[in-house]
Amino acid sequence: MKKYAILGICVITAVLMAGCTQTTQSGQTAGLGNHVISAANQNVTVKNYQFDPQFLTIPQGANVTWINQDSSSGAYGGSTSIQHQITSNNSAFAQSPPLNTGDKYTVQFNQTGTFPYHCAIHTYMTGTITVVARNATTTAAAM
Ligand SMILES: [Cu+2]
Repeated sequence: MKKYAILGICVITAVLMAGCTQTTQSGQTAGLGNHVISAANQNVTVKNYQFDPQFLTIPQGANVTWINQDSSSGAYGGSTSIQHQITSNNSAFAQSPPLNTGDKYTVQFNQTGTFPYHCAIHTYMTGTITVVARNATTTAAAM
C-alpha cells in the first residue's frame, strides 16, 4: 500500500509540474505572438534575439521599421553591438544591411499578403508581417 501511495504522490507532482510548465510556455507564446492591427506605421523591436512583435498585421501601404536594441554587456563593462540583418524568406522585400545596436531599417509594404522574414545572421530569429487591405483594417479597428 505504501508503495502505491508514494507512486500516487509522484504522479500528482508530475501532473502539477507539467501544469506549471504549460502555463509558462503559453505565457511566453502569448507575449511573442502579439498581433497588432493599426492604421499607423509600426515598429518592430529587435532585442534578446527576438522580433517584438513577432507577428504584425499592418494596412497596405504602411511602413514597418525594425529597430535593433540588442547589445551584450562585456565582462569588463561597456556593451557590444549585436548585429541583425532583416531578410525576407522569399525575397519579397530588400534585405537590410547588417544593423548595429541603435540602427533602424524601414520597409514600406504596398502589396497585401503574408511576408515571413528572418535574421540572416541568426536564422532561428523569425517573424511575419501580414499586410491587409485598408478597408479590412478599418473594420477590424472599429471592433
Ligand atoms: Cu540576428
